[in-house]
Parts: sequence; structure tokens; C-alpha cells
Amino acid sequence: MPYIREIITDGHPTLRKVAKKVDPKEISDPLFQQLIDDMFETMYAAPGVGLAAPQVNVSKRMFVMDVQEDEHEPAVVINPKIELAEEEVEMTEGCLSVPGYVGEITRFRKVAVSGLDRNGQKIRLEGEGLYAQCLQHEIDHLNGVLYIDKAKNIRLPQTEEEHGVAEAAQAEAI
Ligand code: GNR
Ligand code: NI
Repeated sequence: MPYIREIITDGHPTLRKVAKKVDPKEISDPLFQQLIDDMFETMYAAPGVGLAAPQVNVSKRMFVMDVQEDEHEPAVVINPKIELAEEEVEMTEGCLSVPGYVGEITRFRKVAVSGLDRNGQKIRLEGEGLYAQCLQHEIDHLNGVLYIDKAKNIRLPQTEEEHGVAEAAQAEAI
């Protein structure tokens, strides 16, 4: 059974490490499959639209996400690599590991990411807007980077929409 894991916050050293590549042979390990299930459970409980393994104190290059926008499916991405990045735009961002705050960050409007899924099969995800923003945010976590390192005007949320971002809910759903 999946369980909710503790999400570590800024100041915990694991968030600052460069996470280790996952050996594809490890993906079929029941403990690794359990980690994936637990990460979904933890992300939905938060609630959040993405969660990277370092946020549950596991320094491995994998994340889960579920951005219900443009009919995107929930995804697990192991050993992700950015294959395409187009057009820089400013976006409002929050993070479950920096609870309560939002900031403005420059992200690519559109990205494509390759990696492996939970069956070890090659996948390629492509999207725009919040979906692209989330992919970039999660890959940053795998490199020990938090959005507050790059963002400006980090603040307590001022509007309902910003509250939505800070609570890591999808801004559009507010
Ligand atoms: O749930 C989340 N929402 C969010 C909103 C705007 C930009 C990035 C994100 S990711 C965040 C969950 C999280 O901290 N993932 O690492
Ligand atoms: Ni985050």
C-alpha cells in the first residue's frame, strides 16, 4: 500500500545535492515501484502538481507529475533530459519545499523532456505553460536547485491566484 512520505523543506541538505542517475535495472525493484506510488500519494495529498524524489529525501533522478491541463496524463520520469526549450517567459511559481511563498521566475514556455517511465520504457513528454514550467521545476530539484535561487520578488501570496500557486494547486483551477 502506498503511504504519504514527509516532504523536506529548504534548509535540508538533500535538496541541495545533485541527485544520482537511476540504474535502469533498479526500476523493476518493488522498493522502487513503491517509491513511485508513495510519491504520487504524497503529491496528491499535498496537493501539488509535481514532486521530485529529493523532496522525499531520496537523492535519485526521478519525479512524478500530474498537471491536469491540455489532457496531459500523470507521468513518472526517470533520468530526465531536456530535448527542446523554446521562448523564455516570466511565470509565478511556488514549491512544496518552500511552503507559503511565491515568486516570479523566467522559464521556457515550451519544453520537451525524454527519460524512462515506470516500466523502464523510453518516453518523451512535451508541453507548454504550467506543464512545461513543472517539468523545468522538477528537473531543477534533481540538480539541487530551488526556484528561490532564480526567482525575484519572493513574497507571501497577495491575490487568490497567488494563494493557489503557493498552495501548489494549479493556478488555473482557482
Ligand atoms: O505543486 C506545485 N505547483 C507549482 C506551481 C507553479 C510552479 C511550479 C510548481 S511545482 C509545485 C510542486 C513542487 O514543489 N514540486 O517540486
Ligand atoms: Ni518544488
